[in-house]
Amino acid sequence: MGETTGTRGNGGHPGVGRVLVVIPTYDEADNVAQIVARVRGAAPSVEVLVADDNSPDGTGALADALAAADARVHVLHREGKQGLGAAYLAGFAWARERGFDAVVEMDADGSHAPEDLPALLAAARDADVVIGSRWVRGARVLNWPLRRLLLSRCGNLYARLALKMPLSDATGGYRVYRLAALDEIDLQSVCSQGYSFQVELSRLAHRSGARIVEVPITFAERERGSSKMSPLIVAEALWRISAWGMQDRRLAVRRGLHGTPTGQVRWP
Ligand SMILES: Nc1nc2c(ncn2[C@@H]2O[C@H](COP(=O)(O)OP(=O)(O)OP(=O)(O)O)[C@@H](O)[C@H]2O)c(=O)[nH]1
Ligand SMILES: [Mg+2]
Repeated sequence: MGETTGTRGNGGHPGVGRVLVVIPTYDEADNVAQIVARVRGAAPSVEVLVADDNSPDGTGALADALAAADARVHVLHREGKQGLGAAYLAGFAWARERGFDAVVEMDADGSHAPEDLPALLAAARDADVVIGSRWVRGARVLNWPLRRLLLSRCGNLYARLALKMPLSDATGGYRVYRLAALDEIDLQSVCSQGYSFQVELSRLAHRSGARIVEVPITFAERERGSSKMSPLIVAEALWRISAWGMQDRRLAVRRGLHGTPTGQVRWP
């Protein structure tokens, strides 16, 4: 873990407390300033942590300039590209060390609209985990090519069936977690590197009995910068979901149960 800038106290978000929006970045120089400004504009009570993996395009230095100009913006410089999951775990630890009450996961590329954040935070008043969902009534997905739509729908269907989780968007990466709910999860056991991180955390939160709520979001295809999505990342998600599903079934058989879900999920 690298250097960080300091944090200053604030009153927090009503009903939720001090909220840190963690934005992982790798080569997001074209996006970082805009996303931070949009978050600060949409939800002035939150603080922002850019978790940069030493992006070759200078995203980290740009984030430093944003932090220098705004006391509620911080930067976590990490040594090199270690995947989305590792960046988030480092961001969660950063938040815990500084007494935040909740963390938000948000992509840097504008796919997750900061303007939806007040709705996610409102839902977090009565929930441990809020998932900004692309696949509940009222959600919109803009400009996504058919292959990405299919990948997301099929991936979610597979995760839902394999892991018996009543979630419409277990792969989505726009979320609020209360730190107290993350304390109930063994984050040391998290092994995903890429986007299966989202499914893994959904599964662990669900198994821990967390109150998970899904709220509709407007998701848009990135307009600038390059995607870090790769066949390897899709393959990792596939085999991990399959392995977790088989593990759950073996356990259920051993216990003579039928995979009774422990979590509570409500839709708005
Ligand atoms: N710190 C860090 N951030 C990463 C890493 N990989 C991806 N990210 C960030 O994670 C977020 C999601 O990555 P994207 O490339 O947008 O992935 P995606 O949304 O599946 O792909 P697109 O739809 O093509 O945008 C972005 O903010 C990336 O910069 C990584 O290894 N380290
Ligand atoms: Mg993206």
